[in-house]
Amino acid sequence: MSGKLVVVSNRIPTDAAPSGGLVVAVHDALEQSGGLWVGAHPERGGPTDDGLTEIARDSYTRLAFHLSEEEYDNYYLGFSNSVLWPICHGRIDLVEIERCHEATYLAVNRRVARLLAQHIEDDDLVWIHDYHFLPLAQELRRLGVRARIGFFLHIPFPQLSALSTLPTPDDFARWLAAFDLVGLQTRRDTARCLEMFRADPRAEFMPDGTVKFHDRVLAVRSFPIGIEVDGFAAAARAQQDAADLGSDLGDRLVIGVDRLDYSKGLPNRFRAFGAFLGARAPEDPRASLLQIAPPTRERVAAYRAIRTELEEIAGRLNGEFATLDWTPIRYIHHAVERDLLAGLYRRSAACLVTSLADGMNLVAKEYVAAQDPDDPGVLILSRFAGAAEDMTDAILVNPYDITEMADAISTALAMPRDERRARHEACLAAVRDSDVAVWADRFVACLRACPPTLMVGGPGDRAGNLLPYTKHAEPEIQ
Ligand code: GDG
Repeated sequence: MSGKLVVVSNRIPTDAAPSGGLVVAVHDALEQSGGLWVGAHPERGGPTDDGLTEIARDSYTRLAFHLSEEEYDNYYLGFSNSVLWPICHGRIDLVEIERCHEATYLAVNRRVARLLAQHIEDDDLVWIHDYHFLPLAQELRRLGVRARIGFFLHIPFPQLSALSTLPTPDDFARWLAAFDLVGLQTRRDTARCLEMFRADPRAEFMPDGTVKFHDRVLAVRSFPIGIEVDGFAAAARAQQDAADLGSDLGDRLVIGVDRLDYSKGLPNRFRAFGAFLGARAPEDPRASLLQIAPPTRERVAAYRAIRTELEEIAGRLNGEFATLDWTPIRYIHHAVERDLLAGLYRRSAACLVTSLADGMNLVAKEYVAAQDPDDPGVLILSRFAGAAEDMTDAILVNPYDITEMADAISTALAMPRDERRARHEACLAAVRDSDVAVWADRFVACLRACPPTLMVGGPGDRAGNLLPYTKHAEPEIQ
C-alpha cells in the first residue's frame, strides 16, 4: 500500500480498543487513513533482527520490534530516560552519561530504521513520536527513504545550554534536520528549537521561516496536544451517576494525578498542601489531598529517590495533621482504572498540577473536561506546564513558591461559584481547541504539505548503504 500513514512510537497498544489520549488519536487517524503503527513489543527478549512482528491487523496494521533486556536497560532506561529526559526537563544534575547507553540508543534506532524502511513507499507519510527516536529519520534517509517524515516531541524542547550536556551535542540539530517537519508542544518550545538552529553555523533561515540545514529544509511548528474531550467528559458523568466513589473522601477534595516523576513537582506540592494545612484555623472545614502516583522507571536511581522523598513528606504531614477520623493526604502508589479516575476528577473541588517542567500535561485537560459545568472545580496549574500557555484562566502558580501554592489552594476552595464557572468555561474552550483529533489532523495535514525530499545519487539502497540526500523547497512534483 502506498500513500499510507506510518506511525512510530515507543509504546504501542496491544489491545483491540486502545485507550489513553495519544493512543486514541493515533488509532483514530490510522483507522481513517489505513497504514502501519510500529512500536516496541511489550514483552522483552524476543528475536531482535527477524523483521517486525505483526501484533494486530484491522483497518490498519500494528507491527512491533523486540528489545533485548540489555537494549531496554541501555536504550530505554539509559540514554532515553537518564540522559534525554533529564536534559529536556532542565535536570542536567540527574544526567547519567554512559558510552554504552549512547551506543545502544544509536544501534536500536539503526535497527528500527532497517526494519521499517522495507515498509515505506515514497508517497507515505511517516510520523515519529518522541525522544526515543531522535536519530530515526537520519537513519531512514541513509537507507534511501524519501517519504515525508515528521517528528513530534511530547516533552519540553531542551534549553540551549542543557544540550551541551549531550555526549555529542552537535548531533541533536543534525538528527532533527533529517525530518521534514518538527512538531513541538508549545510556542515556547518552538522558540527554543529555533534558537538552537540560530546558534548553529550549519543552519540558515529561509524567507518562509523554514530552516535550511546543510542540504535539507525543515519546518518547525507547535501542535499543542489535547485529549478526547467528549469521551472523557462522558466517562466522568457516567462515574458520577453510577459509582460509589467513597463518601469518606469529603467535600473539599484536592486531587493530583501523575506518573511518579521528578519533573511533576510532587514534593513541593505536598509541602504546599502542608503549608495550607498549617495555616488553617481549627474551625475551617477539612480538606484532603488525594494523590495518585503510579510508579514509573523504577530502576533509575532518580525515580527511586523521588519515591522515598515523597513517602517521607506524606508520612510527616499525616503524622502532624491527621486525626482519628481524618487523613489529610491519601497517597496511592499504583494506577487506578481510567473511568474511576474520570469520576474522581469530577468529584474533586480542585486539581493540583505543579510540574517543574512538562511538555503539555494532559491531567490538566482531563480535569477540566471531567467537571460539571454548572458547579465545576478549580484547576491550579504550574506556569511551567505547556498547558499553561493556553489555559490562562486556571490559577497559575510558580511551583517553586510553596506559599503561593498554599494560597492558591485556599483561594480555589473558597472560590465563588460564578468565578469557578467563568474560569472553567474559558479553560474548557482552550481544551476543546486542542482536542486530540484536531491535533492529529493538523500535524498530518502540515506534514502532507511539506515539499517532498529529492534524492541525489539515484534511488535508495535499502540494504543499508549510505546515500547522499538533499531536499529542495520546491513545489510538489505530481
Ligand atoms: C508526556 C509528557 C505530555 C496517570 N496516572 C494514571 C493515569 N494517568 C494518565 C493521566 C494522563 C497520563 O497518564 C499522563 O499524561 P501527562 O500529560 O500528564 O504526562 P506524561 O505521562 O509525562 O506524558 C506530557 C504527554 O506526554 C502527551 O504529549 O502532555 O507533558 O511528559 O492521561 O490520566 N491513568 C490511569 N490511571 C492512573 O493511575 N488510568
